[in-house]
Amino acid sequence: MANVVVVGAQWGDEGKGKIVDWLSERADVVVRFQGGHNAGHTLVIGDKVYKLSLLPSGVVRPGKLAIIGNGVVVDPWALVAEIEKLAGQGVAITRENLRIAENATLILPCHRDLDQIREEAAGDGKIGTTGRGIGPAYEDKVGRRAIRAQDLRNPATLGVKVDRLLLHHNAIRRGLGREEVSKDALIAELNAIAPKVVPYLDVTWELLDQERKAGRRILFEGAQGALLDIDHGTYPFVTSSNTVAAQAATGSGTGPGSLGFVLGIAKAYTTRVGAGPFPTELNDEIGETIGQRGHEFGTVTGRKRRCGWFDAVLVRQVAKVAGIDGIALTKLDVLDGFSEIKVCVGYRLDGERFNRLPTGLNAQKRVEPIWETFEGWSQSTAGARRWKDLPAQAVKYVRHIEELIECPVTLLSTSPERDDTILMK
Ligand code: 2SA
Ligand code: MG
Repeated sequence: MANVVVVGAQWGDEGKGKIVDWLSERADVVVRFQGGHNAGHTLVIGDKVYKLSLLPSGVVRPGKLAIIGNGVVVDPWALVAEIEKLAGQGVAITRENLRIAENATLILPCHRDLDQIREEAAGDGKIGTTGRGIGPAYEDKVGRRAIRAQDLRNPATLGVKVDRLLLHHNAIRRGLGREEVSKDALIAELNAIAPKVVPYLDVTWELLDQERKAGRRILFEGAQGALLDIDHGTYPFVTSSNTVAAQAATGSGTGPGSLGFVLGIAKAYTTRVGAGPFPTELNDEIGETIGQRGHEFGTVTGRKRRCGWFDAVLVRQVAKVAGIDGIALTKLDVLDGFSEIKVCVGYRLDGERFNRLPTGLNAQKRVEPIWETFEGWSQSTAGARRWKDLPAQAVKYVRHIEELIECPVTLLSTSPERDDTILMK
């Protein structure tokens, strides 16, 4: 197996965690390259359920090296809490199995404040963020005033950096009539958490280079989905990082040539958590049923996810912009028992047909799906482990999706359980 990049091909929550866990059996290193603890990856292994936010999904497997790359925004307190929670579940995290890029950006309490203040003030314009400070942390990174993981090592230089950061944040806070952040208090907090984070820090680009040269297989684990990409997603209803496969190189410090196969993960239907356009959304009983059967609630925030039919237009577009070589289709079993299943194959807007999502937000909100209707299947596909165990109609559905999205379906996942996965090619 070559190196593999796993990215979400919809709006996140496609089941990346399970697929990454399944693939990590065949990998040596698992790397996260964007996002932060806004991600929520659920792993079901035997009778244990692990909910990961910041840590790469490989950490639950013994003998794998997990890397948090430079493209990730790291909340040190959330990191420590997640490590401690896993320890409570019997998974030991040490420098042996976790390294964090020294040049990763830190999420601080003032980022979370700003994220939440903005969302509260936005009224109907709310993005529906996870409130974890992701956007403001990336803003400070690009604004060249961020505190980085490396800075936790150097209390002596922290003062100057905190000054630069607070010049910006306290100006905003004064403007909003909020209490200013105290420099001394922030430095004290950072110095208190540092000893729990510093042991994991490393020059991860160099480490990756060594691993690559030693012929070890690397799995790049994306978070969120391509439609939440800051450039290619449904802007401004997106997250603040690039979520497409190319970011795996930038966000971990390697070249595009190291990436190998790009596996996009898509659900057999569509969900979205947070606000923004969603052409195939079902605000009816069918949407409710899909949500209940699929347990569609946010892993991190518990928010109810919006549900709709599969949108082949979007996944086809994503396959191209994200550079997807094959799709892992997940949660097919949620569609078991529907007499009819619909798929969106195009959009209509003001009498015109679109085979892609229009770029403007207003047009994205107004497009009407052009449907193709499939006969459903009554047998269960849940837990199927062989292609030939699937009902004929389900096979037909998957094959037709492949054609519509112009991309092969290489894996099929039929339950959250690790082994309920069918390798198609
Ligand atoms: P943010 O917090 O700035 O990244 O939010 C911006 C948008 O990105 C969406 N977003 C997500 N969408 C799906 N899943 C995500 N992770 C968690 C999960 C979410 C949860 O796996 O369930 O628990 O609610 C995720 N993270 C960010 C977000 O909804 C905004 O639309
Ligand atoms: Mg998720």
